[in-house]
Amino acid sequence: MNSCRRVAAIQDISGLGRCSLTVIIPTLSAMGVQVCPVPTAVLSAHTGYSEFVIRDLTDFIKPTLEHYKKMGTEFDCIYSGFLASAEQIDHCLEFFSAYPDSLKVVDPVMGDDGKSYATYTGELCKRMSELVAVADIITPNITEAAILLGEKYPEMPLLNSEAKSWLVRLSRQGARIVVITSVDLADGGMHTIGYDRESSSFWKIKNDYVKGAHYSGTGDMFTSVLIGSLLKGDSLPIAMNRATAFTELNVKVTHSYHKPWTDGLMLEGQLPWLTSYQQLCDYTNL
Ligand code: PXL
Repeated sequence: MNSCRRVAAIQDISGLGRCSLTVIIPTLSAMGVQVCPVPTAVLSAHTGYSEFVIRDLTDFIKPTLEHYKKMGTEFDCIYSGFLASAEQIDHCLEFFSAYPDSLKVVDPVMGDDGKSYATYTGELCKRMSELVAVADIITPNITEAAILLGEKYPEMPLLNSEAKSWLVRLSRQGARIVVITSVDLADGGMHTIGYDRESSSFWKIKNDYVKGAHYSGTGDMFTSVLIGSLLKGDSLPIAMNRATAFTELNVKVTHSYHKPWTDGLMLEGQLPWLTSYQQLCDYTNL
């Protein structure tokens, strides 16, 4: 029996600047989870670089899905992230509906730090709600959560009651589980917050905020560890704890080397932390 869980990751691959597949594959592999990449685009460098060349692979996604259906290939999880065009939303929707029993994870990649990414047109942001509607789990950062809710990016720390309202209102858009990263809580600093509608439970994980330490691929790393952890049987708060702890470790190591944010997180040396799979319990109720 093959006990290795399998994830189809509908994501781009960028040569320079660790993000998307160059983060997702090593991270999930270190956790003992197989990644089947469904590349949406190939880039020489991610879109945060002042220049990059890109080959759009929109027309590659549907034939890939047809092939997998013909082969009877099963996936434990379908995971979508950065998208290169609004049309790719249709193909992600086709993937999700072809695998109704798989865990459907949507990282609604649209922006960070209060700003949208350069390639994220108004149409792409608007259509992201169609993916969010069919997901089981969504993992926006606070910027993306604000875009999805039509809220202003919060300039002040959120009260716990406001944070809960954001989670519940996002969940009403479709996903049973909502996890928001980089949330500054009035209650005491930076947190990852999460909600499971089925059990009506709210969780928070505190993380150190390293001023000025923003790196590409941080969200991709977070969501990958969250998926790996859930697929291996961790509860939601423990999975949030593992994803937050590993991401914080990588941010701090990378910051200590004074690398440009575009390089992404120096994850290569930190992968053994995932392999050792220690038990964690640094969560509290929100
Ligand atoms: O980490 C998100 C991401 C993924 N892929 C590409 C990106 C970005 C963010 O800028 O440019 C190509």
